[in-house]
Amino acid sequence: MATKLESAVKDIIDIFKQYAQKGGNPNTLEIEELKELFRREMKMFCECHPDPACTLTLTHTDIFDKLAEIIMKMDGSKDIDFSEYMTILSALAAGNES
Ligand SMILES: [Ca+2]
Repeated sequence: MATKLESAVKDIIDIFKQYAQKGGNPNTLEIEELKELFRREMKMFCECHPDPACTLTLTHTDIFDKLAEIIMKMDGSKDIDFSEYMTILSALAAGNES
């Protein structure tokens, strides 16, 4: 039986794959895939409006947008690989320790 941490790591990987496969390169997240992932899977970090067209205009979105922008400038690509995704998640987690 998997431990709580093993299950959490598996979930992080599975969710990345689920969204990365939606379009473009199936091994990376295009920016729209990343935003959809955050809208649907990171609700706690995204104070969405009741509007279903909710945009990431929120508390942590500024951090998220800046990180995504920095990552894209760093490697010049317009998509985010798994290690870059982990960088964003860890930055968000570090900013929400309590
Ligand atoms: Ca993709």
